Parts: sequence; structure tokens; C-alpha cells
Amino acid sequence: MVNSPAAQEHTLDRDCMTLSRHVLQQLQSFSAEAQDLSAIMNRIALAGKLISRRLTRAGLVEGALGFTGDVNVQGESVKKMDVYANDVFISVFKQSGLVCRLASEEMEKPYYIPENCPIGRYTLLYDPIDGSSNVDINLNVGSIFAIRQQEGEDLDGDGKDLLQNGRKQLAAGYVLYGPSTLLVYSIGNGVHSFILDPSLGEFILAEENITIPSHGPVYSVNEGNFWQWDDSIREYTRYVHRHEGYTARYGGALVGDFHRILLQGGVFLYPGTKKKPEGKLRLLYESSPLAFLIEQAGGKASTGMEDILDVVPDKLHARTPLFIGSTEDVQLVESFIQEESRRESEKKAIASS
Ligand code: AHM
Ligand code: MG
Repeated sequence: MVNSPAAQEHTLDRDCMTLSRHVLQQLQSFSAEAQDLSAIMNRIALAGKLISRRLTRAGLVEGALGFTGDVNVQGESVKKMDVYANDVFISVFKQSGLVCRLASEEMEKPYYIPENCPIGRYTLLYDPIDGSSNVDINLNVGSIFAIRQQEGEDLDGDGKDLLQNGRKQLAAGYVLYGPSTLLVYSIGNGVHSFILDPSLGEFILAEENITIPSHGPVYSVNEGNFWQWDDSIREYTRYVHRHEGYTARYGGALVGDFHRILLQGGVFLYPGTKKKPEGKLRLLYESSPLAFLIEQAGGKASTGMEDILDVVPDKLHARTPLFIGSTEDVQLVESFIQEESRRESEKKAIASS
């Protein structure tokens, strides 16, 4: 069957809505800043395409999978794909003249653009491969990113000016390497998703202004940590077990679990544990960028006690508990945590009186 002219025009229009065109349209400007942000998004898309290409063939390429034998600044074993993806972002941005530094989950200190290269005004923060335990078994992983403007001089070269809350982010997003490669971003004007069309080599607009339902059926948490949690989180999980309408989904890669919740509603939880009260997820590279997106989509992100976007990290690799998703579901988790905290304070007050 031949498509009608109107249908053809629609398809053409869609195919032409590439990521860079979309960013410029969102900013409604051709100012230097708009051009920079559009160019940065383009470079991130290029990094996403390179990582996607490597992942697609990783099982066939000698030395692409497995561990390097090193341990990163977080004390976690480094995978070869972590190193590859980290270096991809550096190579893509090094000569771009767009950023002054890149800070990543995999590097102890930010990477500063060398003096013989053009230096830009922005900092890229990123988690090159999020969910790396999924890499070797061909399951979905992601890359998470945020863009901030450098503030001050950073004379000591340790990125102290990055220790500010998440409301300082200019843009954030992720690339999800799944059955298709998807890029989701926000520059503070809604959340939009793009799918990589491999035949064009372009990210094409898939959905604009994504909004999360105010409540959803999914709760996503590693219940293997049940006995490591505080009573409040155990109480919350007992609550969802006893009530109809909840379903558990946990894929071991935050980007995938988050994406499901963004589209279908519900809540993702990574609480603190007895050994790690601050949880596992890193504020600057994981929690804050996703919190930026979820607020833009009409949802909520919390540590249990305060909004993630209000948290000021005390170090680059700071971690926080993370509860993120539909507003009502996050508020329900918060109510369990805050009730327990109130009871604890009462107990302390009685004990000391
Ligand atoms: P990574 O960035 O080192 O891969 O760690 C983060 C990942 C998240 O993607 C995921 O939500 C979480 O760690 C899974 O942790 P766990 O295996 O403890 O459930
Ligand atoms: Mg990660």
C-alpha cells in the first residue's frame, strides 16, 4: 500500500526532528548559549552512538567484556566497558571547546581539558556505564549525564564549585542501551525522548513532554537487602506486599528501572543499608540528573527527608538514599521514613528526660 502524501509528510517531519534541532527549538534562540547546549547534546549523542555500537558487538570483540582487574575510587571492580565508555566521553569532548572539565563516577578527580585544547564554560558530569553488572550478560545498561556551568575559578583543580545542589544543573538526561538505543533529556523545559535510527545514525524525536502518572503500580528495589534496611523501609515493603495493585520490577540497572517508572509510574528505591547508611547511588552522577528529569516530568525525588535537588554534596562522589518516581508513591515512602524518624526522636527525648 502506498502512503498518502499527508502520511509521508508526517514521517518526513518526524525524521527531521533530530536532537540538535530539538534543543535549539526548545531554547527558542540562536544565542551563543543555545548553540553551545545544542552542540553539547550533539556530542553526548555521539558518545551514546559509539558506546551503543561497542555494546552491540561486545560479545564478538576480543577484550571488550569482563573486568580490568582495577578497583575504582568507589572501591568497586572496574569493567572494561566502564573504561571504554569513560574514555569515549573524554575523546568526544576534548577538542570540542565546549567544556572545561568532565567529572565521572569512574575518575577520582575531574578530567581538565588540557591547555593546548580549546576550553569551554561547561562541566559534564556523567556515569559512563550505569548498571555495569548487566554488561557481561547482554542486558540493558545506560549512561547518565548532567551539564553545569563552571562557577568561579576552580584554582585548586578539585572541582569544589561542583559541590552545589542539583538545581544548578542546566540540563540532564540518559542514554538507555536496550532493544533500541534511546536518549532522554531535559533542559528545564519538559522531558523528551529520542530513538537512535541506525539507518540514519541520528536520534529522532520519539516523545515530547513526557509526564509521569501521579501514582503507579511498580515498586523497584533490591529486596535482597531487606534485612539491611531500616524498619521504615521494611514496613513500606510489607505495606506494598499486603495491598493489591503493586508489582515488583527490578533490573539491576538504574536507567532501565527509572525509564519504566517514568513511563508507567511507581517508585524506585535505593535506601541506605546498615553498612552503607548513605546508600549506593552517587548524587552528582546518578541521583541528581534523574531527579532533574523526574521533577520536569511532574514526579518527585527524595532522600526520604528532603528533595534530592536540594542536597548539597560534601564531596564529588557523595552518595544519598534515593526514592524517585510518581509523586504520591514517593510521598508514601517518605511518610514511613519520617514517621520512624519522629518515633526515634521521641524515644531519645524520653530517654534523656
Ligand atoms: P554502577 O553505576 O556502578 O553500575 O552502580 C549503580 C547500579 C544502578 O544502576 C543500580 O540501580 C544499582 O547499582 C544496583 O545495585 P544492586 O546490585 O545493589 O541492587
Ligand atoms: Mg551508576
